[in-house]
Amino acid sequence: DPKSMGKFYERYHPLEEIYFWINKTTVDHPNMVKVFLIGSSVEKRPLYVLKLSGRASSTPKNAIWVDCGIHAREWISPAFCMWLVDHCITQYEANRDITEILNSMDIYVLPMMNPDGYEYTWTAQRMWRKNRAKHPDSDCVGVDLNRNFDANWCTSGASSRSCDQTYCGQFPESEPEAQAVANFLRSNKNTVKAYFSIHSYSQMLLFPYSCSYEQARNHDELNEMAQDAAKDIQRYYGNQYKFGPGSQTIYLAPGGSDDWAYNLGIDYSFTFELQDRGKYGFLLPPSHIAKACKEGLQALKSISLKVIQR
Ligand code: ING
Ligand code: ZN
Repeated sequence: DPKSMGKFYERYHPLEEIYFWINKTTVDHPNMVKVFLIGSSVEKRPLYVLKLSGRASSTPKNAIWVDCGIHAREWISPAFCMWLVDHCITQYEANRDITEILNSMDIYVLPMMNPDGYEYTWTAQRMWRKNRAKHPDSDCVGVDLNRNFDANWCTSGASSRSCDQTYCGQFPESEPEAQAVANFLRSNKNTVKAYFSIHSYSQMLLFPYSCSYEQARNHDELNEMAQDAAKDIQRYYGNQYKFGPGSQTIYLAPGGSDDWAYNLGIDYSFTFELQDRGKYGFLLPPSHIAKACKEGLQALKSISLKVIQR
C-alpha cells in the first residue's frame, strides 16, 4: 500500500525484493530506465545494470558508472543505489542538479554486484564480506571482489589465503562478478567518464591510488573534487567525511575496482565509504538510511557536476 511504500527506500531489502524492484522500476519507467544483463554470479544469479537517461538525444552520451553491494555486509550500499535510482526518476526536471546531470550524462547503476554474498548475509552470516566462490583446495569460501581487479593484484594489502577476508582469488578477474564489471567498463570506456563504487563504513571519499602510494596523474583535481564534496556534506548534513587517496586515507589495498577503472582511463574514479564512523558499523539502523543516502548523493552530484564541466 502507498503508506508503507513511502518508506520503501528507508528499509533494507532481501535479495528477492531487490530483483523485483529492478524489474518493476524498469517496467514502470520505460522512458528513463533500461536494464542490461552484464553477467552472473558464482551461484548463477543475474547481475543487472540500470541505465538512467534524461531526455532523448541522438548522439551517444557520456556516462557515469555507480556500483553497489560489492561487499555483502555493507547493506547501506545497495540501499544507496536504490535511493539514487529513485531520486533520478522522481527528481528529473524537478531538482536542478539531477536534471543538469541527466541532460548531459547517462547513469549506469549496478545495484547489487555481489548477490550471493548479500543473500548469505540475510540467511546465514550477517558479517559476510566476500562472494561465495568455492575453492578446490580448501573448505573456506569466497573471494574479496574488491581485491580481484587487475591493479597491483594480490600485493601487500591483500591475502593469497582463501580463508582470509581479503583473499584476492586465483588470478585477476577470476570471479565472474568482477569480470562482468570489468568487461562492461572495457566495452564502454570511451563514454564512461566517472566511476563510483559505494561501500561502508567510515565516512570517506577515496580516490586512486589504494593499490600503491603512487600519486594519481590528476591528484590535485581529484583531491579538490573530493574536498568540495566533503564540504558540501558538512554544510548540508553536518557530518564529517575524510577524503584522499585510499592508500593514505584508509589502508593499502591492491586489486580494487576504482584503481582498475582509473588505470583503464576513467579519470574520475572514487570509492565512497558511507555512514557511519563505527558506532553501528555495518549494522547501520534503517532509521539512518535516509541521511546516509543523502550524503552520498550530495557527494556524487557535486563531483558529477564538475566532471560535466571538463
Ligand atoms: N573498504 C574498501 C576495501 O575494499 C578500498 C577500501 C577502497 C579498497 C578502494 C580498495 C580500493 O577494503 C571497505 N569498507 O570495504
Ligand atoms: Zn566494502
